[in-house]
Amino acid sequence: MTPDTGLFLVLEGPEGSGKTTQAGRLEDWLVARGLSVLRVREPGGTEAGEEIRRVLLHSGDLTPRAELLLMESARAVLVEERIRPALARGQVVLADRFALSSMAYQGIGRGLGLDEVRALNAFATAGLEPDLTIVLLVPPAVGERRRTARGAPDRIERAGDDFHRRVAEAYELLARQEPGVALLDGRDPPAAVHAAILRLLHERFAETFPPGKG
Ligand code: T5A
Repeated sequence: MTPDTGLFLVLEGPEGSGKTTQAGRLEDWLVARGLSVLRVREPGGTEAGEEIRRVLLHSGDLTPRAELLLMESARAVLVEERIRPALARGQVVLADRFALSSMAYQGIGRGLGLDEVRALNAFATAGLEPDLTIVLLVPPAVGERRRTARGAPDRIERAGDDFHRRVAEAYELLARQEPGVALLDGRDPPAAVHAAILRLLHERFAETFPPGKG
């Protein structure tokens, strides 16, 4: 990481895997080290993206292809308006979901195919890829239990047990086969998951986060 390249970190995983919880902890840790952080979520993170999020999560039926194209539209705006400028300013960008979500949910969960989604991801992001994507994996039953504690499910959360099982399996597969993706056990307590994330950062970015320095 240099002042003009920034660092792009993504937290991924199935519903209720603890991404938002860990994004908060990681943001605090980065800020305490004097780094400037831009935290975003997908779908969303821009004015247009939040409108698209509302359609995606709260409208009536959408076809899988329409769902994918809306995800990619929101991503395209987010990358161009917020992520690339932040990286150019040398900030750490911390994203709650990114392109791997489309591969897991639409590519495998909805059955649209990984090659098709990969091509659309590349188009929407104009080739921007994270420096590291961390997948927090929990079995669907654990994610569902955590989620129901929070209230009524949205359109994608209502997609059914088979869909969510495919998504969880997809994350496990993608974490093993995609470059720049690391897999962590999201069932561990929040403090243990946070510690595992820090270990990954020390390993992968030893110059920016020297081991033994907190
Ligand atoms: N989507 C998104 C696609 O289909 N394709 C795409 O390309 C993209 C970008 C987005 C939806 O859109 C889909 C995926 C989603 O369905 P979202 O807001 O990101 O929606 O939805 P979720 O991932 O479902 O977000 P959640 O907030 O439900 O899950 P998180 O962020 O993973 O979990 P978090 O941190 O909010 O925690 C949930 C609960 O669990 C507890 C927390 O306190 C909280 O109560 N918790 C833990 N409990 C025990 N142990 C731990 N380690 C815990 N960590 C958190």
